[in-house]
Amino acid sequence: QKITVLSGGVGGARFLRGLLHGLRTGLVPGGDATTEVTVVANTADDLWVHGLKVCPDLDTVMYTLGDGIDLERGWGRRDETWHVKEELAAYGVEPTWFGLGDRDVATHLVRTQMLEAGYPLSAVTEALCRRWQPGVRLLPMTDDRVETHVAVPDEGSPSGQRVVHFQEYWVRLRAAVPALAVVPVGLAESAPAPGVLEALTETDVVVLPPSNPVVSLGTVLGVPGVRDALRRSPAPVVGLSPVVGRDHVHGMARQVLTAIGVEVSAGAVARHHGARSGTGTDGVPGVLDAWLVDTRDADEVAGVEAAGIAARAVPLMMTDLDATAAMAVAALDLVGVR
Ligand code: GDP
Ligand code: FO1
Ligand code: CA
Repeated sequence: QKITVLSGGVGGARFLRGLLHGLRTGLVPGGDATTEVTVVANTADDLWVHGLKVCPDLDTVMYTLGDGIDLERGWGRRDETWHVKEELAAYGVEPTWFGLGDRDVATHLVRTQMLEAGYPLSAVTEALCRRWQPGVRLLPMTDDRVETHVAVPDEGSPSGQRVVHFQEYWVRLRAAVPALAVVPVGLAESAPAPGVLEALTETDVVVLPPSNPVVSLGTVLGVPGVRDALRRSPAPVVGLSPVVGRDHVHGMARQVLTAIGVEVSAGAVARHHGARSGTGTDGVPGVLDAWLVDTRDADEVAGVEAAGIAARAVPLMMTDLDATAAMAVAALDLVGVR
């Protein structure tokens, strides 16, 4: 059995932990040790900082599934120290707002050296995963440089707004100011990384986990060729709503959904991605066959079905491995994958 999962960082990684737990324990019917899970991860959160290439979503998935993650923070390494960060600050080197842990710096040094030696990001990721053994095939969505930027209000500028890197919006501004626009720089010019399109067409099911529908899954789906691959894939495509009770569970999905004019509701996110037989926001080719909403949002099921997407309300809080595994089971069951 082959399962392909599109992913951002913390939410996607947490879902993947539950899915792998479900496969290992037999909770996921039909799954067993021979089941191959391929992850196509968002790379538009990536940031060049202090001369190093940082890939937050790739690293969050790799560290989480490789058991190196700091579970409290949800990003970066467990047992971390911050001497490099402190020394950089002592030199007055900006940005001081982006925390680079000492152990994490080693990952960025290896990645940057390999990139500068000419290896594509997909080869770098494969090399890093040889150490971490995440138990999945981890693919960047593209080997090309794509970086999400966010327009925020700025009285000081003639246009009344300025654009900041996504990391500055999230880490320095804490998404505390409105996102006026989300700009995935380089996305339209990017190409799927090696293996990505095959992972979408040569698989038994494609899952959109509870990940940010705009800056995580929106960018993965925005890589030219990805939506078309999903529409022609023989595999069913099922998603799990990252919006529960008309708000995100954590992060900044509310802000970025609002920026693109999508209502912050489980049903609106499904219609944003669109039914495979129809279109999503702005008329993009739709990709979904099915969608899970949380039991609190059961009243949204009818609206999702009316959009041509099968829907079901189940508990959608990833409180522990069994709860998350049960979500994975419900998703596969909804599209008849056993
Ligand atoms: P990020 O890249 O680190 O922001 O992580 P992702 O994009 O992969 O996932 C963040 C999204 O997951 C947010 O929109 C959250 O609302 C959602 N999320 C986090 N925890 C849960 C959960 O337990 N259940 C559901 N349904 N969504 C969740
Ligand atoms: N998130 C923070 O809130 N503060 C940080 O200083 C920070 C540093 C950081 C360094 C490496 C990395 O891989 C992730 C880091 N993150 C930090 C999390 C990051 O902003 C998020 O994981 C995603 O980009 C949000 O989708
Ligand atoms: Ca992310």
